[in-house]
Amino acid sequence: MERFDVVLPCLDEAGALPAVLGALPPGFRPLVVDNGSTDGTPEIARRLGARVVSEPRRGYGAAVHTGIEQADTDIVCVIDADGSLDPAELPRLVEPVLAGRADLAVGRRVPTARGCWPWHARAGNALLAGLLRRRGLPVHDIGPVRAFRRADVLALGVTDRAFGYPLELLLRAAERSWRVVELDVGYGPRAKGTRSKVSGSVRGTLRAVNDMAAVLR
Ligand SMILES: Nc1nc2c(ncn2[C@@H]2O[C@H](COP(=O)(O)OP(=O)(O)O)[C@@H](O)[C@H]2O)c(=O)[nH]1
Ligand SMILES: [Mg+2]
Repeated sequence: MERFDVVLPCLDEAGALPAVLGALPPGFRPLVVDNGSTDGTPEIARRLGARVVSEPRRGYGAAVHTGIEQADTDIVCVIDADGSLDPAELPRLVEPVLAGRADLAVGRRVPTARGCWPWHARAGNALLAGLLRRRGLPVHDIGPVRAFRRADVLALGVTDRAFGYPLELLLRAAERSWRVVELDVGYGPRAKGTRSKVSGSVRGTLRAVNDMAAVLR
């Protein structure tokens, strides 16, 4: 069976990891990238059988980039580890890449509950996705779940190491005329007892917007 490493950027996701790791389909191997969690995230991840690497530089992009570098499968997935997305949907994202129909498959979040996607995050996201469509990409979300060939994404040379990473990845994909496929994925509330680092607060959203604006300059 072909295997796929699944990069999980983690900052204090101990409460979410058991369910997230438990939902990975056969053949999808977790690679947890810890960023100085203080809630026991790396220990719990190891106990549940995940490979763990630690990335001392803070930031979503730093964690994701290190995870992709450390992965050792040809096709790699990236997904948030907060319980808001279902790892059972990863095979659907891998499929077009595996079949050679896409260079990058990204999830388009479809809320499954009220209130899990705050208006400020959604508005900023919709605006940026519109910008990407003008550059030729068929996307409606700057999604946090994706599948691609490891070597291809490393060759793209994404430089942002913070929350501009997902946008920069898509911009560079557009520049290279990559075949990007967007697929609906369910998006629910993060796991109970864990805290949002980005879009859960206006402050977090502003930080993400700031990081993304830097990418556009
Ligand atoms: N390694 C690492 N992961 C992060 C960092 N910030 C956020 N994350 C992870 O990135 C994912 C998305 O963050 P999250 O707080 O869910 O953002 P939100 O969905 O916008 O509230 C989660 O899996 C977080 O644990 C960071 O600085 N480093
Ligand atoms: Mg989240």
